[in-house]
Amino acid sequence: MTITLALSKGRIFEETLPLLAAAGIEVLEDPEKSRKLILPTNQPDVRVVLVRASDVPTYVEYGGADLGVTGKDTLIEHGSQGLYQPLDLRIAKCRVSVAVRQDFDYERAVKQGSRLKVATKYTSIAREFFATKGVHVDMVKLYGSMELAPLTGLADAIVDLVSTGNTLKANHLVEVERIMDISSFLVVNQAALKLKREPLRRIINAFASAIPAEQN
Ligand code: PRT
Ligand code: MG
Repeated sequence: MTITLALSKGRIFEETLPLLAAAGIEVLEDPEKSRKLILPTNQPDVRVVLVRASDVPTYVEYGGADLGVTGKDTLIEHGSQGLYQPLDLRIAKCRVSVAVRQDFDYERAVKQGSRLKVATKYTSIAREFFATKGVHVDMVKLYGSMELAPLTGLADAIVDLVSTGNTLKANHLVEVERIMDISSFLVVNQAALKLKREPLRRIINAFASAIPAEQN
């Protein structure tokens, strides 16, 4: 019974490695060096598939992978129907925030009840947030480099992930609201959980025991 784990390259892959180690799983190839999309592990019945971060929920939902690791941001935008989410792994932490140009009067724009032009990849999160505040928005959907939008006049504000804040600073943007805290979750295919119960339980339990402690 082969177990397939979906991960994305970069921070999620890197930060999942210690959790895999706790389960006795060692990935045998470095995704930054290899062009392979299916990576073997030291356990013959466990393999890792590399997919785009935003494709992890899709792979797991439709059984292309039995389990995966994905950001809460991605889960909210994708919708998490049909995915079992047993663990907040507390890795790849960041926040979703609203940012504007340093010279943009956000408070005034929001108070006046005028329309705010918002550029983001996170249209669901942004729509919900501004609806709760009673702010009318014109949404511009982007797939990356959100920081560029306010600098080019494409939008007044962006809704994006922030961790250190360095990217905003480098682009003369300021964080004006924190919408929500984000971390990555373990997601599991519901059918696989029944069919491959023992090996999946073993991995879930090992991950649970290795989750980094809450730090404030
Ligand atoms: O790159 P690709 O389009 O394939 O997908 P992706 O950008 O969604 O993937 P990836 O690997 O960059 O991010 C995967 C997940 O990591 C996200 O879904 C988040 O849950 C989590 N994560 C944690 C982050 C960050 N921290 C983060 N800082 N994802 C992205 N960023 C980006 C952010 O978008 C901004 O451009 O880093 C920049 C800000 O970082 P600071 O440190 O300068 O504030
Ligand atoms: Mg990225």
